[in-house]
Amino acid sequence: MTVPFRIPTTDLDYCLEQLLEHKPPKILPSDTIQQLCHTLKSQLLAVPNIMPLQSPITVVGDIHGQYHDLLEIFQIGGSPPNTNYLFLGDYVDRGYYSVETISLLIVLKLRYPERIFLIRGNHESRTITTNYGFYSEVLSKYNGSIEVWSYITDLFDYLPLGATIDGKIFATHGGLSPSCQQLDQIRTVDRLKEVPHDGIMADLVWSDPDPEIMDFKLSPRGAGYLFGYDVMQKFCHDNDLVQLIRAHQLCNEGYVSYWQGKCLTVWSAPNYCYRCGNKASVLEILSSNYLSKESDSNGLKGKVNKQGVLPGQYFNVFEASPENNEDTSSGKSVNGINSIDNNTGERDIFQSFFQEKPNRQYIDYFL
Ligand SMILES: [Mn+2]
Repeated sequence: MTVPFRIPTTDLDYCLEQLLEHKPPKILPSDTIQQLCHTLKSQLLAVPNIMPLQSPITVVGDIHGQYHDLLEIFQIGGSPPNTNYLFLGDYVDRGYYSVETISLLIVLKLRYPERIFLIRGNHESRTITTNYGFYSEVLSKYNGSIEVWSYITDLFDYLPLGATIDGKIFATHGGLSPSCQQLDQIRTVDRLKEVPHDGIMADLVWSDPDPEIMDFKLSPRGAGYLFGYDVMQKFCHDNDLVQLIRAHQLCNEGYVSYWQGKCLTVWSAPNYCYRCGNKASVLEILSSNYLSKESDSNGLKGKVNKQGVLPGQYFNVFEASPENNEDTSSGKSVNGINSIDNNTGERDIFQSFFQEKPNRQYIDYFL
């Protein structure tokens, strides 16, 4: 029998100290990152595509390199290992601290493997990170070397695609897929690869719920699908689930509840990209002692509270950290949302989007 290699706890604690006890945080050396990624990959090989998890657990949505807001989450939600955390992906890109954010999550996962769980988002990909910030951040923080980017994006291939909580809740980054009626179909996907453009794996990280439609429709994002209540209802019924919890869409109030709590979006990057002015949240699941058979169609009505969550659940809403505000006023550009396109000199479409839609209703169609 082979014994999986483990990094000594003292070494992991030293990494945590580098990241947590310096301001600004110290980045870890390239060969340390290599060792951390190598070890975590070997451990993730044994982890199924859908992790069976239990409450109590706190679910975290997109972070997008907003390191100081991640620390804020540990302030309001409890710091590891005192609170169990399930992170729903999109750790990198957009914000200025993707390197520190993913480094901290990797070290925490290795230090507290039964307390911290990480799944894959659409940004945990070589293609997306090349275009939306992580790649260039590594280049500038590691003196022109992309080694750290390749160690970490290789690790992304090993991340699981979802989790169940108490067997009754399904959690994934984006949403459902027309190619997948049963959770078992996800369990048999070969996930150890770059996120493909289509198929179950792509749809899980790219799709979004849409209360305006029925069935599935192609997503305006260019990957994944929009799915309606009928799809959600059937998927829950067929898989004996009560709820889908996902991230992937910016929410002004930090969260959105669809369909009497049957689907929740949790968004954990406050003042997204240092300019959206939105709140953020984490979803605390204390228990899930409800029966799925009773919760079909109208069964959940009257059971959801004013946040639109099920009994035993609570959205802990928070605002941007003081450091986020410092970065906001420093006026640096954010990847993909620069005000002037360097190549054409034309105004970036994102910039005009903010001006045309001051209520930010459709911002969620950002990648
Ligand atoms: Mn996403």
